[in-house]
Amino acid sequence: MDKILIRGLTVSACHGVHGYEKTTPQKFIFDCDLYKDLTLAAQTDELENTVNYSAVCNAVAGLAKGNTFDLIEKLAYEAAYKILESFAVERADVTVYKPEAPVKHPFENVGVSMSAEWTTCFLSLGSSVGDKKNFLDTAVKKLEKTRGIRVEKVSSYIKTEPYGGVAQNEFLNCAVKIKTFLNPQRLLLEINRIEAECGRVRAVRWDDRTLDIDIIFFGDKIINDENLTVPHREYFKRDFVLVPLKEIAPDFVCPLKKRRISEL
Ligand code: A4P
Ligand code: MG
Repeated sequence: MDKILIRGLTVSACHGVHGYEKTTPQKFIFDCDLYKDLTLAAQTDELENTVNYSAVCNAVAGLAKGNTFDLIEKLAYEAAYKILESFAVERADVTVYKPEAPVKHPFENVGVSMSAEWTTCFLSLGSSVGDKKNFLDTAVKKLEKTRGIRVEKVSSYIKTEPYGGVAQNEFLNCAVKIKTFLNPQRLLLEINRIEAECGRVRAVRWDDRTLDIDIIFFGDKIINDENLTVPHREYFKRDFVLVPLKEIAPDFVCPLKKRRISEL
């Protein structure tokens, strides 16, 4: 993909684990790679079709000067997040150098690189206890308010029969398309937080619940962690997942089945 490059952005700021580093400014140097399709900018020759590198420099310098972090890892990660949040780019790679770091030997430089990128994900939401519509509405609002998540589409809410022989109540289900720059495990943590804030108690698997949020797809990633399986196992056998998903993502290709949602 096309890139906008920033090299050697130099900022005097206070970051480091030592006490004096938090009060005495030293030099931090940033290299940033911003990934974006620049075809339109090249064709139209208009600034509004690209990202203003001067504004990015201001944002990164402002972040570095306005905060005090122990680690340059944190500084690089916050800078990458800031860029993704504030500018229309798909991915940001940020390298931070600390040439005056307290090292007791002659050295040229030390630094770290961090990358963050937007990924399109699909979530399935379900509620079978209490004010079900309100739980789904609240969950969508809480997703929108979560740093690193943007809600792009919400399907209709559909009433479904309980599946699996444990839950007894009728469910209200929907699917949500989000973009996120959180990694899958961080996204799962945020989802678990939102479930808990909506009164979810985990007692019996598949039992009735105020709110359940499952990650159906995380871009084209296939994940088999102990606590996270993506694509969600057996989603394709469940109408309560597929019907709302077909409404908002008929053309999404399942990375496992290699078929479009509309064909499942
Ligand atoms: N986990 C693993 N993979 C994922 C993933 N892709 N997304 C882990 C979210 N969580 C994932 O889930 C159990 C554990 O699965 C979590 O700790 C997480 O680390 P849970 O939400 O605590 O328990 P659960 O929801 O009871 O189990 P499970 O297996 O997620 O069940 P489902 O598939 O969510 O089914 N009938 C209708 N009509 N509508 C429904 O929405 N939902 C269920 C629950 C049953 N019947 C239903 C509906
Ligand atoms: Mg679940």
